[in-house]
Amino acid sequence: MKKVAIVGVEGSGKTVMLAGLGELYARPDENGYFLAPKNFQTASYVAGKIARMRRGEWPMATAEDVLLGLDWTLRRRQGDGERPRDVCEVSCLDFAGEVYRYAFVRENATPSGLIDEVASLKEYVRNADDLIVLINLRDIIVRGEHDSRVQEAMWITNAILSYALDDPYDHRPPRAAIVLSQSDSYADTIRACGGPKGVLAKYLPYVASNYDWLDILAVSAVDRTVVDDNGNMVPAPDFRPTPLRMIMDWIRYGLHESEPPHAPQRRPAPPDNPSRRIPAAPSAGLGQYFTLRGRKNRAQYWRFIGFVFLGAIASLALGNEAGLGLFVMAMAWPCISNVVRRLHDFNRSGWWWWLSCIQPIGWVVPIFIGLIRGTRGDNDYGPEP
Ligand SMILES: Nc1nc2c(ncn2[C@@H]2O[C@H](COP(=O)(O)OP(=O)(O)OP(=O)(O)O)[C@@H](O)[C@H]2O)c(=O)[nH]1
Ligand SMILES: [Mg+2]
Repeated sequence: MKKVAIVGVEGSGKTVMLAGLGELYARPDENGYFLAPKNFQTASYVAGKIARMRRGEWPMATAEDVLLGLDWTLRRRQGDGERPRDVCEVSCLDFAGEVYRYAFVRENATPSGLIDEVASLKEYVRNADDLIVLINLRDIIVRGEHDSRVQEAMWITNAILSYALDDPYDHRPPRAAIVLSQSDSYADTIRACGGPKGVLAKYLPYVASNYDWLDILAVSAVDRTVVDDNGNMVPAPDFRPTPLRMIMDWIRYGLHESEPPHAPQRRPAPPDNPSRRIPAAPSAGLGQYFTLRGRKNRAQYWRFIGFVFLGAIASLALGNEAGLGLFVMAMAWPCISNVVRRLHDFNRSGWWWWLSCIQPIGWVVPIFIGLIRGTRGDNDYGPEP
């Protein structure tokens, strides 16, 4: 199950973003993607927060003892009358920003009532496949880096990234992005700094120095705001969370679905930080029969075996032994590729192929692996074929 973690310090925009994503993807986008809530809690969380925003109020700060699990299945509609395909699971936790303070700055001072929350938060960050770290632009631009609250936010952000990315020995580091929220209010500053990366370099210098090789995005959760009676910028009653498409594009890009139009160019991960990115699927040309990368589902696997079988029969029928010999030699490597890619389809290493060489039982292996169902959605070897 792919886990997308959306994290950030107090007031960084987590609740608004999670509710906005749930609302925006309640219906399929133009590529057919939508988020199906897996439980009532997720559906009612989104509905409640969005109803409040439609009344022109931002959500309340999440209470300290709240640890809300939100679970969706990202699905894609195929065509009329066809069942949607599961793409991955998106599971998020909405934690209060306060819990981050204890987890990453003052762990020794954690109140006994929050010990479980702190442990869950750290596990959540550590186990994420995709990690989105939010930073509220208002905090860093209006208050400035010398403000103590911003100093703390910078420290926590750096600590989260370091915890998730810098110690790859006991876990696989996630794909990660730094997302600057509330970009609607600070579009001019972002432009003046030459883009989100420039903002990070100017306002959070040491986070930028360590982590500006990650994707840095600036997003707003709403497409329209108005100024309320108290002079605060609030969501317009008819707002849509459309700018959050950028976040879904980023998540999808990690699934090797088509490259998103909005995402920045990816930079290669540094060598000491092996990326979780999956090798690209092989091309559709002749090369696909020779490559050992990517996956083959059961139908593709058996189709190829059928083709080899027919080829061998045709060579035999022609009565040309040299022709048959050549055909067998030409097919040896594609047959290995066929088996290796089928193994990949249910997330097993291609090295298991050697089992088929152990006779007298080895001949069962190709039959057996032709029957095993592939992993749903993405796995370590690529997208579902
Ligand atoms: N203008 C604008 N303001 C936003 C946007 N997203 C968040 N905000 C502001 O940021 C505040 C905090 O957002 P939340 O989603 O509650 O932040 P949080 O990370 O859940 O905060 P805690 O629950 O306290 O940890 C909101 O009350 C808004 O004032 C946005 O897209 N545009
Ligand atoms: Mg919150």
